[in-house]
Amino acid sequence: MTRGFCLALSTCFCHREPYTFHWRSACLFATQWGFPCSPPFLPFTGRSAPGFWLRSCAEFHCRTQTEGKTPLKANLDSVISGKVTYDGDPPIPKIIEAINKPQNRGRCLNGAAKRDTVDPTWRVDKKGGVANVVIWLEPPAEKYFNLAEADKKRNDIVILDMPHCAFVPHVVAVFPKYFDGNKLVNTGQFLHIKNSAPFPHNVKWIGDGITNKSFNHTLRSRENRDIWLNPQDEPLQIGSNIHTWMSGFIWIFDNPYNAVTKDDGTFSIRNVPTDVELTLVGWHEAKQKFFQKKMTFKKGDNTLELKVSK
Ligand SMILES: [Cu+2]
Repeated sequence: MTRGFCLALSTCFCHREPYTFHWRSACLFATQWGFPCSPPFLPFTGRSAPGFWLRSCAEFHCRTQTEGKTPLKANLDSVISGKVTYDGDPPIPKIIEAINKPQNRGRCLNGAAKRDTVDPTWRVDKKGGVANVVIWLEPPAEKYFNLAEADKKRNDIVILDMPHCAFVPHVVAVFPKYFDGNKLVNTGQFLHIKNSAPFPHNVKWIGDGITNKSFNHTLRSRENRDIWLNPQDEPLQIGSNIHTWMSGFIWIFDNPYNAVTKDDGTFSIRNVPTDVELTLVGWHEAKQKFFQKKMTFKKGDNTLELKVSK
């Protein structure tokens, strides 16, 4: 029964299908009746709030989803170096009108680069390089990535700053946990949100409440927050109540095989499984997944050119 319920819940939270919302409501309802899913799978803390049960179920479903999966056996000695370029004449980013209003101008234009005062959707450099594209690899079905030891621990934190009136960087990728065949294990990487501006900023996003909680806080000047996230298959979209044009995206992965393109459109991914078929995905906020292809990478350097357009 418990198992059945948790499996039903897996439909709610793992699959982003048309019925997601319907399923989710049903599960929330069922959970309020007190269906327990946790004891065998999580240390039982004695808390019985629905949120706790739900979270336990969510942890469980993530396991059941990967249950039966086997590690991908391969040498990890491929490197992918690539570039994403704009196909055609790139759009000219519009000026953000609100930034120039008297009540915002003094704060928002102070020290801001020009690019942080225009629509950040398409950031294309002079040579056509497209920034803020997210590239990632997916393992074959029924497999999970068997990571190099060095990739299981991360000492680098991901910083999201608000130095004036834009999120910098506009798109971040975090790798907080990996799957060890049995459970998700912390890598040590978290998201550090900081407000380095001399005035307050609001930061908000909507999580599903299970995998990741929603966030809505106003940070004073110099205030910061450390956020531990859980991998999910859609990005969290960042917004702001104070400066309503501020936007950004947080991608959260359970493996290190991902990158956000730099200002010149380049990216690189290391320790990639060699000679096995993987799926390479390219995402841009205006296009969602614009590239999705099964590819095999050889030992050493592999170069890749991707094109994207509006
Ligand atoms: Cu702000």
